[in-house]
Amino acid sequence: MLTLHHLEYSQSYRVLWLLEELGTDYELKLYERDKETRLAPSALKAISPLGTSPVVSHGELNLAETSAIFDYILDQHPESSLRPAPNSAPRTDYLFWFHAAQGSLMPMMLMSIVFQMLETRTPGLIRPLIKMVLGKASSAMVKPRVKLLLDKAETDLEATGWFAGESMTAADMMLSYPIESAYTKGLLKGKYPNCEAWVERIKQVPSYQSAKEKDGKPSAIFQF
Ligand SMILES: N[C@@H](CCC(=O)N[C@@H](CS)C(=O)NCC(=O)O)C(=O)O
Repeated sequence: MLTLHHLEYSQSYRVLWLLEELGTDYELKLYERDKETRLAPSALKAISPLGTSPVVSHGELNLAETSAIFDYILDQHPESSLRPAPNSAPRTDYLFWFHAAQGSLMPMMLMSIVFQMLETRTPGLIRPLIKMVLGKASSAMVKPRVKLLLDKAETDLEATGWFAGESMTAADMMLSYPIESAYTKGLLKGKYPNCEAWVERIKQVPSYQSAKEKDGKPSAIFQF
């Protein structure tokens, strides 16, 4: 049986959601963050090739990276409509959004977090200077890129309310972490009604709700 090693307050809830949606048998192991560093505990780091969560173990295999884990699990469920078939109409939208979530949105989130950490950890005397430099970097790179992605998301959701085709796919699940973070931070309010409605829609999905119940904690919310 597959085991999901899940770190509290983390993006790993997306894999939990996928497993709940597929209705497959799995074991869930919960790990608490180190109270000082907020990093994963050594027990999880010992299992994960990257030292990060999510990681799944299946027999001899320990697999990290959310998108790799999604594809690994979906390979075992070829009947699932969560991954539109090659050459089907929604396939390219699916590929774009599934990969844009991890390849474009998540790195922008990470950069914002690093910028914030640099600012707060800089000694008071030079903090205004660092703040100015990071503000310029954010305005030149992070904010425009996030805006382009959210603008495209807003347009693409217009037709069906989902990112790829007529129903929810793994692309919606993958996007849930960065777009829900933007929603919770109030960044969508009044500007991206389709994205806001989509967040409300995924929150109504029974498997999303059961995953959140098993998670027991809100996932981490990051700033863009
Ligand atoms: N690209 C990786 C990133 C995983 C990642 O950074 N996970 C965070 C949780 S949000 C983590 O494990 N942090 C704890 C640590 O680095 O010790 C993925 O998609 O799985």
